[in-house]
Amino acid sequence: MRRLVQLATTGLLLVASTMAMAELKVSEAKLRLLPGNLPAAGYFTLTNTGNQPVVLTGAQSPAFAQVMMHRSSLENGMASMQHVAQVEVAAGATLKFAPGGYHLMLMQRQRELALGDQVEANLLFTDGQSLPVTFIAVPPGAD
Ligand SMILES: [Cu+2]
Repeated sequence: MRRLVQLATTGLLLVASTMAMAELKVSEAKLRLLPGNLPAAGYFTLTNTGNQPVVLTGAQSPAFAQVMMHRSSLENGMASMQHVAQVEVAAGATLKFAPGGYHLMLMQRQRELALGDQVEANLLFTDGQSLPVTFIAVPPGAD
């Protein structure tokens, strides 16, 4: 009897974690390509439709050796860029990675990339979940 209860509890936990994964949505994932082996910039919109906050810690992509999370800012008229270790997205909130603010900086291409290519990546979170995203390669001036 005790064993049955344990199995039922484990089952519920599995269902709960599967549901948690479905509560993050990414849209408008674009990768701005620069010429040669310059870093590419990754932009996207992340929505947390769940009822728990999530904390984004970065991303990984097989197409790049290193992916960093940065935030651009303007201080006293000077543009600068800081490394960001993590960003919290509150329940129900939408976080935008966009020009002039948060962006992914993707370095050291592992393969040739052309405009229009689809580039797979995973967004990583502190709770261990990993959200697959397909970025579309766009030219430098594109939104
Ligand atoms: Cu940057």
